[in-house]
Amino acid sequence: MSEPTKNSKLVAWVHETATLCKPAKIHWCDGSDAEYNALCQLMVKGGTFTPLNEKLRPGCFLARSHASDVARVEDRTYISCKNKEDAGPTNNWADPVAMKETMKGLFAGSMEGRTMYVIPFSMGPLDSPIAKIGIEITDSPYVVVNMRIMTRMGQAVLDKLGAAGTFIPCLHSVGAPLKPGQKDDFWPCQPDPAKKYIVHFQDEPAIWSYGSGYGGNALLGKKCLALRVASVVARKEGWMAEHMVILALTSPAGKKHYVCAAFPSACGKTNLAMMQPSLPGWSVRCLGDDIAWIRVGEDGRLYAMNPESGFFGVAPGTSDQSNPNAMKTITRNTIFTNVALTPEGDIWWEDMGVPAPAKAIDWEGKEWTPDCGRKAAHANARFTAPALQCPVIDPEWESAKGVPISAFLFGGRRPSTIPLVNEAFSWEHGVFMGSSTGSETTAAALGKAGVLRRDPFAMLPFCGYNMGDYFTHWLSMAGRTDRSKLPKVFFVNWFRKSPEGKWLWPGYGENSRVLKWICERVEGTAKAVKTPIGNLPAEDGLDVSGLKISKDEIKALLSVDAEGWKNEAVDIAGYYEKLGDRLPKALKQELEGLKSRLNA
Ligand code: SAT
Ligand code: MN
Repeated sequence: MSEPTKNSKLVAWVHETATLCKPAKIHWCDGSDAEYNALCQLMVKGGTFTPLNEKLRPGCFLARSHASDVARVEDRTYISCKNKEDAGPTNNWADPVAMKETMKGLFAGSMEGRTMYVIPFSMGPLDSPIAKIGIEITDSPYVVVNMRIMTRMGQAVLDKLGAAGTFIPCLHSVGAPLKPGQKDDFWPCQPDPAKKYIVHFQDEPAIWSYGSGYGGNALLGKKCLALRVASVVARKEGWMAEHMVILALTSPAGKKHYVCAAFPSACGKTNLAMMQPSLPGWSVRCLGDDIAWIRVGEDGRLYAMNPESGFFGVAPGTSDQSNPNAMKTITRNTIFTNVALTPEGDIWWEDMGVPAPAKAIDWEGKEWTPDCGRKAAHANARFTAPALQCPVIDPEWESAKGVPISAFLFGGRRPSTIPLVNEAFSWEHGVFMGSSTGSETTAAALGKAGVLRRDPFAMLPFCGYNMGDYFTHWLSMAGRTDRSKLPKVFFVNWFRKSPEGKWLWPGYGENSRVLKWICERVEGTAKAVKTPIGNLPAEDGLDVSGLKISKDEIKALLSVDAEGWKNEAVDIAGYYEKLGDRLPKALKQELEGLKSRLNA
């Protein structure tokens, strides 16, 4: 057979993989519309895809996954490198030689009866000098069509790769070979959780994923390549791969600031990235909702680029109130996974802001009524939509060099103690804030919901090496440029509750008030008060014009709860202890500094 590339390494790897996995066919993806449409129709025929009503949701499909395959599987996700210490205490480590043997056993014959797709993809715009090329081999057409939306994919990538270019090999199988005559499942996967493996061979680097067809487990350009592998590459090369949204904020006077923000999964990141500001005259433009690759630019400022080209957003809770721009983004050409299907052939989910249909088919394919006692959509149901469809996409979103960053934001779901917004005193204090990021857990990963989980820089599941070394890498950015050119660092918390359990801050578009203060701090015009934990808005610092909020509530949102913070410091110390001797001294000093300021 003839291959669409002269890259001999790639051709050899594809042949080697075919020999191991024994697919019935090999398909090199060209990334064309025709190919995308044909694969969608193939999945409609096989029952994986349900086409939605062409009038209501043109070009849209619904997929339902297997009930055992609904989210990332962190306990089955491995960092495989020679030295266990290099993976560090926050990752599952596996010996690369032993893991390769185990996985070769699993991949042997795993694609029998299926088509093996070869997906050339670029993380980052094709013309960007900092983009990285990956090749995903998969036996899932669902993965192919999702990768087409989420990455730049197809022949153009092979053309850029050329005969001698290098790529990151990403091997994926759902782990469900088909016997001759066997009827395929609507969502083939390996239902036994103990047989799923998401493995990052960091020394090569290469990614091997077996058994799951869902989200970050299977779309290997996303968390696997653009974060876990890229974080290791970035450290070597002196840049940063971060779990951050990139947005632009423009003031009524026309001043534009780019901001990067890190929040743990399902904390309203996508809502922030495309926010509709409530403050008159202010505008937000979106550049990315999940991942930022950040480098020092020629002028010494930090520049951020979104390596993805689509949104893989959480559906439940997305509404015209929480995210009107996402609602407009997903009106067409969108793949919905694990949401409910209405009798009209449209989609529905909890907190969509429209009344529940009298009846529907739920995410498991069962009849559903509002009073049946079950959720219609899975809590981690997703939409996959092209970024270009976002009505507030920033004109610079595909800039080859990225955009200059004015501020870094960290945040999480913190019902108590943490104020609405807090500015770091210095880069080191900012790194300390990032390192102590924590959130109440949600449904994006399998596990318990509603407990506080420390999630440094929102990178706990995504940092591909030792977390202590990662903190050191963050600190080292101060030595790579002029300190005055570094972004200012802030910690935000939209989720503070009163002792009675009432949300203190309205959130969503009203968060623009906090962003305004942040921009004005960057410009040196907003008023702040110095406190033991950082700089907080002065009493009249935050623009609350037109907002129904009492003085007491503002006070509660912006005061320092000294006792709560003392407990916070103890908790951070406990977390730091787990990181052992690779925890940088500068962060221990920051913690000591916080404690002494609280006791002063
Ligand atoms: O499934 S993904 O990893 O892509 C999304 C998420 O969990 O944040
Ligand atoms: Mn994410």
